Amino acid sequence: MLTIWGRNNSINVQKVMWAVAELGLEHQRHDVGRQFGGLDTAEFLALNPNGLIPTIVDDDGTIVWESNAVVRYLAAKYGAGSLWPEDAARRAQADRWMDWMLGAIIPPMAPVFVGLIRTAAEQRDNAAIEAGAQLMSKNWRILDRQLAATPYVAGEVLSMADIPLGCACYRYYALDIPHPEMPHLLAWYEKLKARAAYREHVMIELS
Ligand SMILES: N[C@@H](CCC(=O)N[C@@H](CS)C(=O)NCC(=O)O)C(=O)O
Repeated sequence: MLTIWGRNNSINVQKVMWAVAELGLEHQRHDVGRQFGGLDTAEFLALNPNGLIPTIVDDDGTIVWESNAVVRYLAAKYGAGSLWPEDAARRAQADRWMDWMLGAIIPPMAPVFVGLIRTAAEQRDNAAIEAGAQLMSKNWRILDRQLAATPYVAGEVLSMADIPLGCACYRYYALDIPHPEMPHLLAWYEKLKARAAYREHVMIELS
């Protein structure tokens, strides 16, 4: 059976759990990381030398870490024609947006998320929070323009590309920051919210 290591409130674990649910895969998940600990044991470091979550072990013993790589692996192995676009050009479109998420959305989101969710009000770096929020919105606008052309990130149907960005989009709208009007992003977000797997694994309280 597929085993997933990682607490469920990690955005990177949420990507994996949402993909697992969309694909209907039998699995077990173990809570490790933050308050659960368990990332610095010899056993865990043998699975992932970075001591980070998510880390998965498939039933044939394949170990994968790096959340987007895990989503790609699961999509390729279990989601041909659904999460995994079989056409090379469409797959490249999905890939580029997955990589773009890591470079354009995560860096500005980190100070906003940590500042507003994990830092006491009196200790917040408000300038860093504001700068991060502004850059995040500027970058979401780029995706908003893509979503004006296609209903999902990489075309007409949900694919692996929607997963990392969909996880980040929930956080963006859940954070108490200004949200400039982006109708196409919002319409896509509404479509994600209609999916049971997204609601169950992604739309949980930020912590
Ligand atoms: N680039 C990695 C980042 C992994 C990462 O930083 N994971 C965080 C959780 S989101 C972690 O393991 N933090 C330590 C902890 O939870 O204790 C990925 O996408 O998987």
